[in-house]
Amino acid sequence: MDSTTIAAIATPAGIGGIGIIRVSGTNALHIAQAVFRRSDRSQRRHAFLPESHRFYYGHIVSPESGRVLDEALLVLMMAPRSYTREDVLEIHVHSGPAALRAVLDLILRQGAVLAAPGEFTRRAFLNGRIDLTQAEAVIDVITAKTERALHSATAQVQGALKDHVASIRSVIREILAETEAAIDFPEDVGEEIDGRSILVRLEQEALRPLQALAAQYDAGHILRDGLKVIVAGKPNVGKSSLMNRLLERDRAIVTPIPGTTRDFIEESLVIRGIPILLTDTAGLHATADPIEQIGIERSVSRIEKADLVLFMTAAGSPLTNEDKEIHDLIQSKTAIWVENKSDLHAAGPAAPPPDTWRPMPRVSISALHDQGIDALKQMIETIALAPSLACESAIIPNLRHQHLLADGAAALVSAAEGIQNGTPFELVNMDIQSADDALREVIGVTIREDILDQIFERFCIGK
Ligand SMILES: Nc1nc2c(ncn2[C@@H]2O[C@H](COP(=O)(O)OP(=O)(O)OP(=O)(O)O)[C@@H](O)[C@H]2O)c(=O)[nH]1
Ligand SMILES: [Mg+2]
Repeated sequence: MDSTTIAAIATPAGIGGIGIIRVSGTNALHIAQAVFRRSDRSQRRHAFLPESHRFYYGHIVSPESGRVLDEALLVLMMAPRSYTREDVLEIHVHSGPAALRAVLDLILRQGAVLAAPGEFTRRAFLNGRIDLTQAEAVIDVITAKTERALHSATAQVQGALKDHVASIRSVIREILAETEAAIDFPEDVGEEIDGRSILVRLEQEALRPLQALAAQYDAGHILRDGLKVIVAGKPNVGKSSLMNRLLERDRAIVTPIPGTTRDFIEESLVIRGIPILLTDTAGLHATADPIEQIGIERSVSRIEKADLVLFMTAAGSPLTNEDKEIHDLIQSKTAIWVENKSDLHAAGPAAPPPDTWRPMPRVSISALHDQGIDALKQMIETIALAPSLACESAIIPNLRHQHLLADGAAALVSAAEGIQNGTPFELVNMDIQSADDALREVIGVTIREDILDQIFERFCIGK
């Protein structure tokens, strides 16, 4: 356990009803006694010995000058029943930058040091209250922008990912124990290792769940980082009009003049609980205008990075070579064919796409008259959630977990191949062991200090 006592302002900067200063470490009680004066006069003759987990009303008073800094509520949570498993003190005062700063300065003068970003949560991890996946999920809860992302982050704070990894690890540990016993004490175990049954168990109870978990990342990263959606099409089809319609405000300039949008425009929004990073692009076509040309090049490079392309054409007018070229450009991308300006097109069956076009989900809309937009949103949602998020309580690994889970799965694949090829278990076990090492790193049993630094750097001070 770290012997320093840390302190920080735990609430956001600015003016508010209440601001909280949090202290953690062995000095917490001493600091409470030094800076807090209870309002109850009859109690003042005795040293202040707060009960754990009980609120006290009083004032923060400077022991040096006797000056009252603020009215306060104080609660002390004695170890180990606290966020960090150390003695934790929380002082609630009025929230204003100067008021909070003054109380924090006073506490620092009593021997506490200013906490680094995420240091409270880091201590909770180092003191064994939570594992690393839970610590990481705390930041996801704080930064969750949608209810779905929050749901998965909360499940992870509760230990959903940790428990899943633990159950895979226990299978791996059992297989290791069994095979190691047979290697070390063949006479005690009495029989040969049954490679066949170990292989089945390894594949069904460890490898497959591990691969499934790693695959959840693709779906999960959309909830965490957002789905990158780009509107692409030739000039004047109504790309910017759709952008504005989805954002429900006039963000992009719309005119009847082709080539209105010169550079791409990016905005965040939420569609049916899914965070979306929406990009409107310059109309794609051959142009001699050097400025427009740069905009088009930038748009093309954006398209390459997108998760989903809304490929827009104008209904009613025949497809042109420009449309066909754009279709070819987005050949390998997940796309929805959006036919805009449906209002100009007499109702009737949509013209069939050219034979050479691949099948694409297709929707007819009018960005100008707000028609078909719900159907488009529905299609975006279906595509965003398609990978594997059907399950509501999906456990979602982050990129760090995904790399380690993939490493673990690769090691198990190699172990399975070894068993099939009759490789001695002394060697097979090295692969199984390295799969276990990867899983240990996921939950933070073994973790390098610099990786911990990277993880907690993302936190704010006071968390
Ligand atoms: N009738 C009709 N007109 C539309 C519709 N959507 C857009 N328009 C009109 O089409 C013209 C071009 O719209 P924009 O949204 O600027 O088109 P764009 O694809 O962004 O054009 P560039 O930026 O030049 O590539 C404008 O006059 C819009 O009002 C629609 O659904 N129906
Ligand atoms: Mg435009």
